[in-house]
Amino acid sequence: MTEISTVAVIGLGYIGLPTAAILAENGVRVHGVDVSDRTVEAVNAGRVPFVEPDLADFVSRAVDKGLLSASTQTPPADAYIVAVPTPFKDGHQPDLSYIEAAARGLAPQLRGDELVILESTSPPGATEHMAEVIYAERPELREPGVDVAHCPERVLPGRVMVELVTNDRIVGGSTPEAAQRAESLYRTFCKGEILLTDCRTAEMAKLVENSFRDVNIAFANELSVICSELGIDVWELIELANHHPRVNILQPGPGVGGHCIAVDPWFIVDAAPSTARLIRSAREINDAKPQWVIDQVKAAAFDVQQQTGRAPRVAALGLAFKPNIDDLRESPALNIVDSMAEQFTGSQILVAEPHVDELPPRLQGRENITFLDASEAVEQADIVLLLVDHDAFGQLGAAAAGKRVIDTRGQWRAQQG
Ligand code: SAJ
Repeated sequence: MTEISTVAVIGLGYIGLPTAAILAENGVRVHGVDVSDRTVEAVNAGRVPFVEPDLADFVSRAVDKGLLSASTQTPPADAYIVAVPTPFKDGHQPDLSYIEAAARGLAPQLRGDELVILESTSPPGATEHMAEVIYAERPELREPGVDVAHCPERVLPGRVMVELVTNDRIVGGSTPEAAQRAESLYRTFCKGEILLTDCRTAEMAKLVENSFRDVNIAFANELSVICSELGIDVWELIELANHHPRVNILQPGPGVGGHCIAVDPWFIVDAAPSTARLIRSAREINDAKPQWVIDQVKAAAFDVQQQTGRAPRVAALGLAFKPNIDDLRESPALNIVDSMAEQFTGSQILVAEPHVDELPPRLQGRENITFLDASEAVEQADIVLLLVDHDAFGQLGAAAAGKRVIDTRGQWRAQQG
């Protein structure tokens, strides 16, 4: 087995860059590769192109010590870690084009005794597919084969530098030896358990973790719709049911956001379309929740218009995909505000998001959207729509008393009575 002393990390995003930095912190010589000149320049200058606690310190230290550098081309290395995006295409089919491009980029550098690791969240079979792309470029390497492995990340944004070290890690290898080689590389920084398996099981494990959460959130979201029909307070209901020692229902919300839980279950559905019935239904239930929220606002707007004779002003509190962060990617709150601005042409929508300084590009320049402070938005509104349970909104429930309140997170339940 060749000793791994140099690693090329392909894709310097939310996962690749922290992984590169933590390897370098532990004495491994790392070369980062990215298609973006801006990212490469930033890393070479010891800077970080996005916000993640402590990452900037790790990167500048590694660059100062000469252990981390970056470029747009893949150099020779003992091991390669591919951490590129795996979005889905129309019809929820996984798009493996970034993995394929990374494999084509590294193939010319291979001698044959390297280890190639796929970290990107991927559908079952993607690691084998990556190896096939390499062999298509370098047929002479097919026998005896290059060691490949899948090592999915499971870190929570905002805690990445901690969880990279403390989380347990699943490592799937094309052969038991490939898995062991990957294990010894991750052992340089991982203090959690490292669990060895094959590539497909490792791919599926990551997808299943996020699908488990999606299915459980769908259960809570379906309950919230049922309870609304039956005139039952869903928050009280869940609180009561969760007193049972073996029941732990999650919280309903305006839908499921982020770039993982709303995406990964579709990879299972695509791989097993006729059998992944519950997983598909969960996705559909969670994806339908934003429109259900909009319908609630529509009904309230109709009432206000009947009473006052004018189109109501709607305060929309929160745009992030979950509380107390500034991440707006795949956010149901953002989608809801966007759709309301299109559907409620006569109404003013007063948007508050304390974690960003300005409206995201998608909402800018829209005549019926105003960006303002949350308490001002509540004061001016006829209808108050709470979309994200940021701590900053906790005290605003009292100010909303007497207005039409649609609290999608149950944050103000106690205050509203
Ligand atoms: N949500 C609810 N109700 C709940 C819990 C969450 O509506 O009771 C919503 C949130 O508001 C948000 C969405 O679900 O819109 C997802 O948030 P999250 O906190 O459940 O998860 P993420 O996307 O930040 O991170 C997940 C984590 N996976 C699991 O918990 C199984 C994380 O460990 C993974 O590393 C990450 O996905 C990933 O990268 O795959």
